[in-house]
Amino acid sequence: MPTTSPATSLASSLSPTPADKFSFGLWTVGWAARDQFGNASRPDLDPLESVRKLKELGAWGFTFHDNDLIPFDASEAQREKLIGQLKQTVDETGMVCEMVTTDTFAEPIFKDGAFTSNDRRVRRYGLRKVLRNVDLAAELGATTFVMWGGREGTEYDSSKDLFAALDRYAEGIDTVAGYIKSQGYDMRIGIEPKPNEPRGNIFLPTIGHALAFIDRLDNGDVVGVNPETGHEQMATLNYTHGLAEALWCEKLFHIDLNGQNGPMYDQDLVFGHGNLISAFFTVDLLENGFPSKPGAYQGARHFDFKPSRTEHVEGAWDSAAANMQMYLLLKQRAVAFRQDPEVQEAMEQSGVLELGEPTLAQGEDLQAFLADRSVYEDLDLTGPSERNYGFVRLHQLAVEHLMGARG
Ligand SMILES: [Mn+2]
Repeated sequence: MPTTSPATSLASSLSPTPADKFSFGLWTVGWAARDQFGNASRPDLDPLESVRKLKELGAWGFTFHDNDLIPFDASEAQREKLIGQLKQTVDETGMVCEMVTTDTFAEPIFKDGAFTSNDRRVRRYGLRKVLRNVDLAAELGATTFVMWGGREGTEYDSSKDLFAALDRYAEGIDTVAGYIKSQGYDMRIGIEPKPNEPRGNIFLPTIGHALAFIDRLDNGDVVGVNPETGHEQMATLNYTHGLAEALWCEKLFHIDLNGQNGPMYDQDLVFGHGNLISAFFTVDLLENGFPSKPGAYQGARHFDFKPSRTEHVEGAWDSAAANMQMYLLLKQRAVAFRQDPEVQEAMEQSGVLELGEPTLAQGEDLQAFLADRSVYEDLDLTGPSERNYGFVRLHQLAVEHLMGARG
């Protein structure tokens, strides 16, 4: 009987370690798969058990919404008890609570938003809920405080004074940022943009909107962004470009990695299970930086995915592991891509490295520039017009590396 040898797996040789700085939201693996159209397809998980299990899988850290741990209607005593238990689990496992975020979207009181609700009582209540959670985040040593305004938005343009909404949004975030500073907490806010879902139109829909908004804040120095792969891709935007601009603005404080197949509902797939080529370039950016500014992104590699509804508990944990596996494989491929001499030569050919050179020469003033006839009047347009950039060849090399077709 012929025997078949098992396929050698590159993936099995890569195991995540705390040095990889992988972290997961407790709401990710803990999602029982209740959706708009169906009941839970998995049991609810004990969040403390999830922290232990994530540790076992090789994760470094975890994150959570207040209500992932503490029920919305918990008594003060219950709350203290749950926080104590979480701290004990952190001590036992060595897992890092790197980010905390607030649920200002699940309860009916937030149906028109928290910071931008038309009802001032809701805005004041929401602000208190967030500030209380900032204290909890500090108590647990989290250095990032994410704010996803999932219900801040509209279905109907008639329903909202959009100018006032932005004023109130800024007031809310500025108040939280000011509080963090006044308490001396080692913590920064990451605003998480999303274009739609659950509202028809969410305020601060993309990374670019959020960056412009942050620039207008009084306490914007401690406010940056927490971009999510799928959220940008839902808006048909390029996630890697968004990360690049946030890095350029020195505002990339945190990331939410996952997978999405273009403009449809928010899929929250495993990282790389959506647009794989985009995921490759995301990891390339996070690990290698830019040719003109090399250096890795230093923050957590945080996954905000949902195990698909078809998976039971075992599949949910397989999905968590798959995120880390995908990242490590892509990292290995991205490093090999950059190190390949043929790639380096193709990049040279393509002018990728030329872009790092300033357009004006050092010390060249505008007068000298305008007087230089070789720039304009005497330039032979044939050369630059007929230049073959070779971007396709370069991209083919990238895809071959991604596919494991090159060392
Ligand atoms: Mn999402």
